[in-house]
Amino acid sequence: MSEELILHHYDLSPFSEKIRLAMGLKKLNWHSVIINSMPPRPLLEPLTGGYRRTPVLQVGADIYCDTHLILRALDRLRPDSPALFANSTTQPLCWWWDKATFVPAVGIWASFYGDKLPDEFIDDRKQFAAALDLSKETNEINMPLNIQRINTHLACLIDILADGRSFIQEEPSAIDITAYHTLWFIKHNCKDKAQNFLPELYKPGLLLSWFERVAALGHGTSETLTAEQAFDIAKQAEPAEPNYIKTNLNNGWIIGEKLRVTPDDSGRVPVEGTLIAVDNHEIVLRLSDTKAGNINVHFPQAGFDVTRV
Ligand SMILES: N[C@@H](CCC(=O)N[C@@H](CS)C(=O)NCC(=O)O)C(=O)O
Repeated sequence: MSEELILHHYDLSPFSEKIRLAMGLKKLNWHSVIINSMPPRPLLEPLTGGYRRTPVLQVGADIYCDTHLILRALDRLRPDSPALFANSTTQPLCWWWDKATFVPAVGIWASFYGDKLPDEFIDDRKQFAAALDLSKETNEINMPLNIQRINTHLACLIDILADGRSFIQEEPSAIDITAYHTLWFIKHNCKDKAQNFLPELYKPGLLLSWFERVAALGHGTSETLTAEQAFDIAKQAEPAEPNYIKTNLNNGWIIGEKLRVTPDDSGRVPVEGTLIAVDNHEIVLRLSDTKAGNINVHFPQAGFDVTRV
């Protein structure tokens, strides 16, 4: 069981949908732990050291944070399945899309449903990110701005697809599921309400055909696991040796020293641990939790601030 892929996620989360689709693209078997849409998550927090964003991937006593790193980890852990990264341009393209479209997509959704959200959820997201004000009134006012923000990037996507290609790169890849997930969030949750604002997403054409092809990748095959079961798996396992990382200490850090890793945009809860391995892409901290035991928490360096404790 310690080799199995365990995804901690919830249905509404677009970043979780990105990883569910990665499981489909790679035709993987995985275990699904449904978590609350906001903290507290008492059985997950000891494993992540406090990192609060969704989703996270667990493999035994190793925790992978942030979808950009989770996708890279899936290619490394399941090398016999179709690759998510077509070439060296795939990852920066994914970064572009997430940065450009997530916040406006959530704003569009909140303009329709902000008044249906519980106050605790709205308050939680205000703390999560200053840009995520989910009130209906604010987002109704911001609708033209959010539509403009999405449309300019959607136009680039439509330009890429204009030559009739099936996927953004040669084969379905991480950039397809990344471009899909924020658009899915709008279409899936706003249904036809967003039709007049983003007609390209609804009317037959190259974009919609691509959207349907990406949806058809599916979610692979999953089995449900409880949070308790996932916690016990972590407790009984020891973290894997991260010997796939050729450590470089260009930043002057020392293996064994205490570092703090904090997302640089949203959900800025710092995680403190002992440096185990680091290269320009990934940093691994060791946590020693009194209940869960030894855990290695993996972060990408892009999008995270790393400082000494
Ligand atoms: N850069 C992160 C962003 C993740 C993110 O913002 N996830 C949202 C859900 S889609 C989140 O964490 N919301 C707050 C929460 O679930 O506690 C990633 O790629 O994983």
